[in-house]
Amino acid sequence: MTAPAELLAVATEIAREAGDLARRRRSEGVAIAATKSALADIVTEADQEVEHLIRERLAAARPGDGFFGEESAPSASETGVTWVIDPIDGTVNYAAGIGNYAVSIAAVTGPVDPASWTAQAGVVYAPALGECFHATRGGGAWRGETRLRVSESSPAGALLGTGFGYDPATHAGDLATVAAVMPIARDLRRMGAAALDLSYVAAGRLDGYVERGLQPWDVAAGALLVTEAGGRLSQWEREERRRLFIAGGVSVHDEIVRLLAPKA
Ligand code: LIP
Repeated sequence: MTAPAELLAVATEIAREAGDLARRRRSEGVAIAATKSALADIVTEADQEVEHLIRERLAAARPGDGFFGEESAPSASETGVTWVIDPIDGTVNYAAGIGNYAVSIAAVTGPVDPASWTAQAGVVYAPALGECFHATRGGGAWRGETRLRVSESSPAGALLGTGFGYDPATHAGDLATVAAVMPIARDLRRMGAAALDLSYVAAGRLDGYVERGLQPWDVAAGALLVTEAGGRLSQWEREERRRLFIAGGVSVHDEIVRLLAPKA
């Protein structure tokens, strides 16, 4: 088994190149979209181009590893390591010109399912914010050279984060989840990129986070950041394709779990 630090070195170099490409494409795209009103296509193209770059670089650096990304077909692993990729997490922000978007790259072992894989290394790079969050299994969570620690705040007065699915049919359920946790919240943030929300929990910026319906590539790197920063993470598959994720410092996480647990 390759050491997590080695996987992290590969992931970090590729995430930086990919993030810088995404940022460049965004600024070029704005000019084109102004004349063609085709921002959605430009965003989709950028998403696919960035994933393609990541896939090519990984295949060259780590032949035989598996691949599981948002924008292209998966490939099985021959080495035990699978790369789980979101080329641009926070695509609505990216399209809207809001800088809260990130490239998320994680190396996992075991089944390709967030409930049962073991994340070995993960990077969340936000090029427009100039922030790079990274973690290795057993090696802690970091923002650049700074070691991260989740907040130790008590549940009362917690600053919580959440997100909503893009399909309006899912909004009522998402709002019900938020309503159930709001009694402990000082305030709520919906910043639009789950990989960054989880990074912010790891950094102690958010005390807790809850969202339904996230995809494996949204959480692969961010979940490792949370646990390596001393936090807790739970996931429940109560509704098909609306898996619920809860993350936070220990006491905030546990209180959210209590609030959302099915009532007997
Ligand atoms: C998105 C997230 C966002 C979440 C959406 C979606 P995408 O990922 O990170 O915060 O609320 O449900 O999954 O589609 O931008 O990679």
